[in-house]
Amino acid sequence: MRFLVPLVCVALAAMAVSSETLTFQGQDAWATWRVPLGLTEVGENGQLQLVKFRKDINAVADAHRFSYESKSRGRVAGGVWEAASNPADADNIIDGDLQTFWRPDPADAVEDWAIEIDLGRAVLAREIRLVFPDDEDARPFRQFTVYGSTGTRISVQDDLVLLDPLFRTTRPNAASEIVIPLGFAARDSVFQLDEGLNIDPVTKNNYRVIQRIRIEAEEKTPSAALAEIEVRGIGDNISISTMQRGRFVNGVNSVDPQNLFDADMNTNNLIGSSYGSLGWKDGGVWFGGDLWAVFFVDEFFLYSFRPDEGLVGFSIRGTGPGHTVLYSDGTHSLSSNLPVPDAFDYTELLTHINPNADRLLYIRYMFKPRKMRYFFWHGIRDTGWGIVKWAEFMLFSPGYPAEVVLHSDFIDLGQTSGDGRPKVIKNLSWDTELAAGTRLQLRSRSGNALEPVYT
Ligand SMILES: [Ca+2]
Ligand SMILES: [Ca+2]
Repeated sequence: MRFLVPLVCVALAAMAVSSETLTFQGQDAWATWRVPLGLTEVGENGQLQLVKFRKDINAVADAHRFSYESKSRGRVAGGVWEAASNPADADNIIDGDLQTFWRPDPADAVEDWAIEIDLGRAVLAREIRLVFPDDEDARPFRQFTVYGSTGTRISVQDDLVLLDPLFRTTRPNAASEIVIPLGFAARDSVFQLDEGLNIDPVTKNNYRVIQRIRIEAEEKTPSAALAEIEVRGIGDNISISTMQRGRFVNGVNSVDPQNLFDADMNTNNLIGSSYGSLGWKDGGVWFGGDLWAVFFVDEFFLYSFRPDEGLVGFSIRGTGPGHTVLYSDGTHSLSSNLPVPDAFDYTELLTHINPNADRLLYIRYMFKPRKMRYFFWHGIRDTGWGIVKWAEFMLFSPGYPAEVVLHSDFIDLGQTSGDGRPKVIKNLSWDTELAAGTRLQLRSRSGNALEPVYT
């Protein structure tokens, strides 16, 4: 799964004049290759390596890597959203250092003893952890409330979000660590699609979508300070960047599926019914997506809006009458029988009949890892949808991508060597570190034509 390519060498013979070597190593050299967005990185020694998708992440630590278009501030990255008091030290609560802290100004009113962070994207999280310093100069907050928001705006014009209370002290706090488990109050369910999954029955229902977290002091106490806030997420969401990396196709009654793959709670898809009983295919209740690389996927999470949530309107119909999800690792077949441009061999992952009957909105499907490049969703029928709006379709993976394909730019060896003359390639070589069971395949195509021809 993991591969490291410190260098790829092309040894050349200039028609017996002199031999030269073209080497790809380092950030600049690899930048000339076409790579799927977000799946590779260049390491300290100039090696190209795959990005690992993690489970159980601290979603605060990498919040600065995610950004979105806000209403009032333009494009913003994750980080501190607001500190009403002592903003100069606010970043100390997200720097990963338990020795640094934010302390509100004692001269400010208690209403200003508040701080709010933004994870930069919607995160499926299982708990929030607050760490307070506890020494002569800095003490834990004594009475406070912690609020959370999915990040769904409730105003067309500005960045107003609904903040739900997640935790409230009932007596003066003296603890230097507070762990707040997260969960939906209702309408959530976990489905295990395979036997033998190693899932903790106690914590499996601890999940909730969160983007903004706000802490407000209820009373001013001497030296009150907060050292760090952590948000433990289920994992890195591989859906993010699919829009930039891959592509989508959809039927006429299931539009904007790409909005399910952006970790943005302010974009949604739209599913409706067709007029007659055409079936899902002719009725257009389907969409497909290409993730642009093969991933090991072992979970997906569906977030369906409830009526009147954010700005989606009142007359929406939850999760719908039921759906089927199929996937493919990209193995070709003669015909997929699916309304997609290329024929691949698809396998059914699940069929969920009538989640609306159980009033489900927040569904976590867990399964043994499947190799997925293409997925395909369709309704079980083309009627009974009303208006369905979903926010997110998050995918999680237990590690490195299963397969990533990179393309070099067109390489003119005559130009590279500076003499403009044709070259004969003696050999290609590479230096890799491969995990057991993985392989690296290098393909080249050469010729003496002047134009690149992609076939
Ligand atoms: Ca800190
Ligand atoms: Ca979205």
